[in-house]
Amino acid sequence: MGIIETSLRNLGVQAASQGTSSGKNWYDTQGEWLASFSPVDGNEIGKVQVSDKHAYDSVVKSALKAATFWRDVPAPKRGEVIRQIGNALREKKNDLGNLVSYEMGKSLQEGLGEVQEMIDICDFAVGLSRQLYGFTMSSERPEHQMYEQWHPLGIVGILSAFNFPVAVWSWNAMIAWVCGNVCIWKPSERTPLSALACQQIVADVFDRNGLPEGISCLVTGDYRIGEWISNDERIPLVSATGSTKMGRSVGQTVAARLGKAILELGGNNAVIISEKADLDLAIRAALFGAVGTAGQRCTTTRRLIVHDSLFEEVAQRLKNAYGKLSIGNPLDPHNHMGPLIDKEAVEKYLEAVRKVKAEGGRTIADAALLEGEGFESGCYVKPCIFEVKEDSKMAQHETFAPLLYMIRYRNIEDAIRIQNNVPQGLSSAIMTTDLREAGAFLSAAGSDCGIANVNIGTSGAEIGGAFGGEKETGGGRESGSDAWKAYMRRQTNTINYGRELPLAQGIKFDI
Ligand code: UN1
Repeated sequence: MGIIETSLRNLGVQAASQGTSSGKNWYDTQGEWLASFSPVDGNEIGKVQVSDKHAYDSVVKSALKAATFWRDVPAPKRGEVIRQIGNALREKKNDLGNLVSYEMGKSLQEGLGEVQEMIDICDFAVGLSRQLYGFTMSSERPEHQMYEQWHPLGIVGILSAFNFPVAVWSWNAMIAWVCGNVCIWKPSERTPLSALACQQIVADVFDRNGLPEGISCLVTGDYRIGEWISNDERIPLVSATGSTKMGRSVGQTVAARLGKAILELGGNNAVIISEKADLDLAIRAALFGAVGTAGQRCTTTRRLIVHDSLFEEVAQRLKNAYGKLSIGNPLDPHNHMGPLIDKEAVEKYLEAVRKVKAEGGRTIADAALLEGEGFESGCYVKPCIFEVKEDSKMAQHETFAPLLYMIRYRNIEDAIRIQNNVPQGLSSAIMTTDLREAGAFLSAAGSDCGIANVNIGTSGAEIGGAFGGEKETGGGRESGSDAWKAYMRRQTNTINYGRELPLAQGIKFDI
């Protein structure tokens, strides 16, 4: 039995994807079948059933029922359940890492890293479950107390993307759960089996703790399910990760019903390489940032803004490094880069390359679709680099592929201006050993992104910080810091323990 079959069996996905263990209403199997194909070899891994409207409604009903139960469970007790989920993920780390790598195409190292990110957010959520702090404030009135409490919202809808098929869901779900919410997850239709595996893992833990179904719900299918969730007034918060186009539609739909949305959308992340950079560090950061996950992270480095004096040296060193990359089956630990998610993604990559060349881009490392043995799925491409002018139209767009633009600059103010001069605002970095340059980059007049790093790349954020970005990236924050507040409602409480009724602002209203 192959490594993937073993992992699928250990994760209980095979049986579930054949519809034999899915009688629970967290996963209602009424609709058509959706097949998942691996970009690694083009093979069908399994099928899941799409949730139709009837199934969706029964899932929402079970979530609503579970929400009234779960919100009354003390937060530290909710945290205890999340602690067990973290342990279950530790046990299943290899199997889930394998499946993520095979279904999505990222290297096994990165598949395992993604599961580690889930374990980390569980640990964070457990600690958070004993915090969820509100402020107390002094009342202006005598014998009055004022403070605030944070209460759960109810159902949190989670729309996740193919590129982090499990970790981004877990950032949302683990935090939402310790906050006392229940979750309905619509994963990407391109990675449904990884989602099914996660659902099995958490459903087992909820079950072992005697908790009702509906705390964790999974609905599979395409964008139509995302529309049902966005339009559904029973779902006060929708957290969506994906393209700016998708996020704009979800954001507008949710806003029209005055619901809340957390949007984590496209990035166009740049690394500035200053003439005062530690160049070895800069090359390594740029390489992983541009090529890791085959350029399919929202934090992928898409632009390198390089000081004129170093430009040719950086270009040459990166070209050499690109020549040494091994591309192929991501489950083979010797390979640095696997395939793109599907042939449509390959088409978009090829089209972007055609356009950048037509625009006058200078080739530093050329693009190619890889063919022959091991590349039969048609999804393997070469990572590529083009030098473009700072006003390049192509460099304004996020192409979800390993396509890196290099742009020259002469002074640091220009570098920061070029870095900010795109519609997206997720992640950014400067490579410099100069304190003044680093300070300027991090100042209010510096990077306009949600993430700004010094001497590390744009991708690979830790879960402890708030994750998200500005402008077309959508403004949402997920994961660490106080991102949990978006998953709760704040209530200000004023208690009068005296025998008088003084009015605020000194207003007199006596009769
Ligand atoms: C994403 O690509 O949607 O910072 C998330 C990173 C990862 C998460 C990326 N921790 O690159």
